Amino acid sequence: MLKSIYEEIKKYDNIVIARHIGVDPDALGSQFALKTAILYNFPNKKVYAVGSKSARYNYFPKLDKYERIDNSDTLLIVVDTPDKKRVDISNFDTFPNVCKIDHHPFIDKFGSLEYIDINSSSASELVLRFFKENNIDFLKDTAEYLYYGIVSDTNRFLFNTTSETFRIVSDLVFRYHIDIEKLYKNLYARPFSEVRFQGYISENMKLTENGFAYIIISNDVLLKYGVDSSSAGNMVNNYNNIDEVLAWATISEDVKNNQYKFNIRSRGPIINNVAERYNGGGHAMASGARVNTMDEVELLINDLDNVCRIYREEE
Ligand SMILES: [Mn+2]
Repeated sequence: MLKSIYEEIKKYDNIVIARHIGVDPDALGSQFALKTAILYNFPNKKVYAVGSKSARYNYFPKLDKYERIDNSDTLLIVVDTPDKKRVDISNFDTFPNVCKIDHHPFIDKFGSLEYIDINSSSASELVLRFFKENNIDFLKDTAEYLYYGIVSDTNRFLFNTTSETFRIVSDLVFRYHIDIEKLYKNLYARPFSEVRFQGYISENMKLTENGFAYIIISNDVLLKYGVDSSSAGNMVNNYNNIDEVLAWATISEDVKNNQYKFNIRSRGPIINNVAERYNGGGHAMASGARVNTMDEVELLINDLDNVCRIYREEE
């Protein structure tokens, strides 16, 4: 499959690379690694990395604008995204030729060629596998994008990390003399407002008797601490390995889209099938969802609490 995807890339002069909404370093890392490596090997191709930007990740290059309507001669490659509705591109249906490279559990088939490995740490790891399988050469910038993606999606090798992950990362760092500390500064530097905000979350998180912890963060609180709803979402990763907590969520109000955004994590109960019922999805232990009303917020909290209760009873 990875060979066939490479054959497709060779065929097209115009290539658009997209990924999921709610961008993160693995989405950007796999996207820009592909873009830079394709351009390095095929300097005459036009390659666009598209999607909405986030100031938080300004250590990645700028995203491209792409507004053509006739895309019959264009290849669209979607990375790090299992479902069509979460692809961050406005004119998806104008692309007749689509490939997918992803590590999420399968949701939709939207490409003629789809390479999916749910045991892989990250989409970036799969893009690296794609390069290796096809003997595609690349430079240090590409290697750094891959490193950002793998490190970030594994939360510094806490999750989905196998000896294979260490092996390929070790190889990348060795071959390209990657300055790990420089990259970590980009990935993990944060303003003090976020630290104070984390204090607020720790102090105010609710915990049910079934081991579900959650916090609803209103727009007023976001404004008070000077953080946006996506940094609120990222905070969810700080609450793993707490004795009393089996699954947990940050629920932040997104006034711009008139929604509540759930970032959900688990260290036991499977949560993605719950998230899928609420306009979301993701991995078994790390998912997201979006709902429109406070009633739905409460329903989803209830469902997640229930999953924790059942898990505990079966244990
Ligand atoms: Mn990913």
